[in-house]
Amino acid sequence: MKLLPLTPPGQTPTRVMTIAGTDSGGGAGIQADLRTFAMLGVHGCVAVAAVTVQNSVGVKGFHEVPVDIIAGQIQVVAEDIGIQAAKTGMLASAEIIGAVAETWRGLGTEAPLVVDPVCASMHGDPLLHPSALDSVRNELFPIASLVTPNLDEVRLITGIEVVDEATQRDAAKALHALGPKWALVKGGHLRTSAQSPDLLYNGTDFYEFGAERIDTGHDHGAGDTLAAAAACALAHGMDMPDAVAFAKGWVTECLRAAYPLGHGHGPVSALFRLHHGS
Ligand code: PXL
Repeated sequence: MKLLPLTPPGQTPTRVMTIAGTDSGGGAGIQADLRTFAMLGVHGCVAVAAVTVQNSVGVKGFHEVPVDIIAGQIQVVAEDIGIQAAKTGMLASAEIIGAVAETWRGLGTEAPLVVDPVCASMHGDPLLHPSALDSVRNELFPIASLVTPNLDEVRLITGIEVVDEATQRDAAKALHALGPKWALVKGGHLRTSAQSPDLLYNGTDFYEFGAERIDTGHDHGAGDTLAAAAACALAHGMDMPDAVAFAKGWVTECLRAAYPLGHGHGPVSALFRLHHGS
């Protein structure tokens, strides 16, 4: 696949921030984001919002970082290092979402923000208090350039059960109506065809993205990786449909390279790039 332009050694690369939760097992969350950032030649900055206690089998618990510390991480990095894009992942609570949204708005930046509205782990362990869904809709979505919910998150956020192409379109419209510039409804869990088409919508036009379906038991961190790659592509100035196409291609290669880890689900692997020599 065609990758992003690399900055020559010794020169400051493009900077992208992840505002999300850590995964002690190293599969998803901030760890997945940083792997993708690094493998795409981007300098990754971090605002840790929550710390999960987790392995390949599940999430045993999490600790929320105090909101002033989360806001502070975003603020000091933005004013000194500068970021060309950011993505959000696990934000855990309404209070944290409120602080992130307020801090982001306060930066007055034009940098694109990719919002992956993480609600639960692949094992169904909650990563967001149910009471925070209103904040996702009313505070986070309006500042997003792109939102990337999976089908469970679509149902929680819009109430729409996506079962076919028509309901996927309805969901894209309902998500877009909440305020993001673009909404992506991932078709990954829609098993109506061999493909897993994702649908992108900007209030006017629909764009469809098919990709080879990779059936692997090891897809921990796939959603995080897609959103992280999209943020990197946007940081490089790609337009949204191209950035989503790029991210989809990237996560497909990461799925192809996914590996077993522990006794549960292994992670998708951005490390495939090390074997490409590109
Ligand atoms: O893949 C979603 C996700 C995001 N962030 C953290 C996670 C998970 C899934 O387990 O643990 C920290």
